[in-house]
Amino acid sequence: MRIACLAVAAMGSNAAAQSEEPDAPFALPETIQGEADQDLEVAPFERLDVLGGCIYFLDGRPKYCTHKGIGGFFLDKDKAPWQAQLSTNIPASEYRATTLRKYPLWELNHLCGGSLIAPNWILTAAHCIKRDEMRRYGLTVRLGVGDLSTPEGVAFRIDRAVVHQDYDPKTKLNDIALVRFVDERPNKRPLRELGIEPIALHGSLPEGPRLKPEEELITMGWGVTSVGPDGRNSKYLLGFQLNRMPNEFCAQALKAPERVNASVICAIGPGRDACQGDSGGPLNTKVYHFDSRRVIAVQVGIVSWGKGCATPGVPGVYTRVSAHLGWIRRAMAAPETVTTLR
Ligand code: 4AZ
Repeated sequence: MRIACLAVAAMGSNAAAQSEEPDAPFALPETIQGEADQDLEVAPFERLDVLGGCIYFLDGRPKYCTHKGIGGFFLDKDKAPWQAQLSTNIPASEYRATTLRKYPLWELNHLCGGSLIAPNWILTAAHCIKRDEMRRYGLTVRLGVGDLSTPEGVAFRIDRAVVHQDYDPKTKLNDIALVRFVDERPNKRPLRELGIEPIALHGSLPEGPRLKPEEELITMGWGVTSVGPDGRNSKYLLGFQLNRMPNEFCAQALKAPERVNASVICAIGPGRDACQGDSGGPLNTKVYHFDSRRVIAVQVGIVSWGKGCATPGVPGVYTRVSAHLGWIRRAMAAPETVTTLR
């Protein structure tokens, strides 16, 4: 979990001028809808062996294979219209010359991923919110960007961050936060016209999707593409095709049952994983046929933690969005002064 940083930039005036966008297409309901969050779990198992990067079951079938490397694929920003980047605004002058020779400023200031879930609201991970940097330099959210080394997309100032009050940095439970951005563009061209759209949250739809034990999922971000001191962020948005791993397997594979409860969801892929810098970004179903008119993606998780990245047999852990729908709704409705919420 690398989070860069240093100091200043007043958060500026609390511009009341918000975007004139229509409401998000999917309002959050009071309760989880239908069977949306009832995952289909597999039968209990007795033993789990990790061999050659694969987890084997008693019947000898290999499942959940991983290999070294963090292989992703280039993801066109048009295929991820909800994808957000969180960064700090530390000026180049605050970094050492040697650091600047090695890393470009966009990479030094990159913090995390996030997702647009409602007008002006970005869902991310609690561990992405660094209050000190926020106070000193301000945080920025960028939408509609594929290549971080270019100025493409639109950048907004973040004026508020609400972090889950029960976020536990040790276990990473309740690793969820919402940030609100201010649209100060002189011409408030609807974000939709710029190819930016919110994503629907799992559990908020009238029905489904009900996640299969090995549901095909996809996560995305600009995180590092290798583990270790030479790991560098990807300038291009990368996608990682994964499969859900039921929580009971996940708890065993991570040897951390106390950290894998019903408020998280796990995913694993052969040689694919989210890594440092992908945190806060979404874990989505591939596509979900909402009705005959729309095929949409549904966000089921938030990139949270792992043991290394793409470590053989080791899944990544994601905050389970459907377990926090009430929190998300309350956070967006909370008074301006609220910075943590239970
Ligand atoms: C991190 O450091 C991190 N393999 C996030 C996700 C994963 C690993 C590390 C998942 O923020």
